[in-house]
Amino acid sequence: MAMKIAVLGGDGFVGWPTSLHLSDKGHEVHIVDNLSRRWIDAELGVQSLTPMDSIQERTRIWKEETGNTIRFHLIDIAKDYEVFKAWLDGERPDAIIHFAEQRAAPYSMKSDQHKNYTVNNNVSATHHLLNAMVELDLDAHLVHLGTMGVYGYSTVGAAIPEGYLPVGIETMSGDTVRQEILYPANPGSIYHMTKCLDQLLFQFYAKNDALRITDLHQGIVWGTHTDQTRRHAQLINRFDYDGDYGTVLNRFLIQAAIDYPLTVHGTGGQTRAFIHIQDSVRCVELALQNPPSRGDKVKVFNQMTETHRVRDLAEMISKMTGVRVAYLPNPRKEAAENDLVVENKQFLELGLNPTTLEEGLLSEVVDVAKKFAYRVDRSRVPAVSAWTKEIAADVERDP
Ligand code: NAD
Ligand code: USQ
Repeated sequence: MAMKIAVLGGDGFVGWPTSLHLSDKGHEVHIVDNLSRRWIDAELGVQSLTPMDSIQERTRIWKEETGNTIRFHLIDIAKDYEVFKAWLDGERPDAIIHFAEQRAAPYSMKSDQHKNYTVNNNVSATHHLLNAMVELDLDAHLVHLGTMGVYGYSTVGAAIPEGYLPVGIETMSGDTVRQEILYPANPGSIYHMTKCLDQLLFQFYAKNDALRITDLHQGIVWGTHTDQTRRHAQLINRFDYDGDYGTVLNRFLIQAAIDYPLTVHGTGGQTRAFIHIQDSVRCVELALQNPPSRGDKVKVFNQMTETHRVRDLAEMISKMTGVRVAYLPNPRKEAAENDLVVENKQFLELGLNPTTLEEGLLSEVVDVAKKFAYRVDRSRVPAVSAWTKEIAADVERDP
């Protein structure tokens, strides 16, 4: 059934292809974005590897290509509560997808100002949305893009479940009471911490006001194209490669394309969860099709398809392209080595057919990277945001 869908943060890396995909499926899509990422690019002196047009131009091309209209609304949902509430009241969407947060861990750790900005922006954005939905009696299905990082990344003998952990609590009389709790939050950066705070906001509003909420705990997204962004050169997706916003696999692919030694942090023993952008978009659609009912607890999906160790990814890309691997001092405070096993059966049962690294898509991304390599500023490749002052001093001593 066609829905009216608000995509908050629809100008971003995951939001844009999601908006195109949903518009392609016949939904009425409204993008709400304050374009803060474009301002942050300017602040950092970086730009997307791929040449991105303005959001107005992108939606114009989409209309030309498909006849479908995607509307754009310039609203800061963290700062302009009344404007956002009035907009929601005017449109009353059936579903709201919430991507509109500052999402880079290194950016969130750059300075005290960046920590403040990330907490204020992310927590206010999420709370304004929930608060306005209650105030307006808006029974839309809210789908939020969360992160695997809310769990931390260590598997303690069992796969990380989808959101909830069954626990047995011993009572004073010696009986064991069984209960399900939110999996203990264990964030590794200020950014990841805001997603843990989001989880509590969701839990409260689902319980108190019976809001229908799905939280997608997503792994690291890689790739750039989806079926819709391929349709026209000007529909191309954002691709971040810089030391703050570039995520590890996409960074390694662009580094290989410009023959820049692959920047492995520490031993590269960190294991992380990954998902291709095409699957990410598909998962959001599956989540939209399977909303919780009013009064249900928050529905949580682990949105990832495979796990990899950082050094294995580097070695694989090194073999594929001939680029050297550089083992660098780690600017982050994180476990040097970890195992990670994650449950993701809900999306598989709903029909997700995962795109894996083995399917040759890596070389496709290298091709994109090679095509636009002339746009890379090599001085923006190193990750210089350190997690503590002590680490910053160490990294400076050993550049
Ligand atoms: P992105 O930075 O490319 O996009 C986020 C968008 O939100 C930007 O267009 C930005 O301008 C907008 N935005 C931020 N604050 C806003 C505000 N206050 N009001 C209105 N708009 C605002 O990020 P992305 O990579 O597309 O990630 C989208 C979501 O998915 C994020 O919430 C992120 O935490 C989550 N996620 C991303 C990844 C990944 O690898 N990229 C992995 C897991 C989860
Ligand atoms: N890493 C390197 N070299 C690099 C960049 C990163 O070794 O050049 C390492 C990091 O130290 C870390 C791992 O790779 O151990 C992942 O780093 P990342 O920047 O790819 O991912 P992360 O900071 O966790 O953040 C990204 C997105 C974030 C999302 C998260 C999902 O930016 O929005 O929430 O992935 S997850 O990692 O599952 O929590």
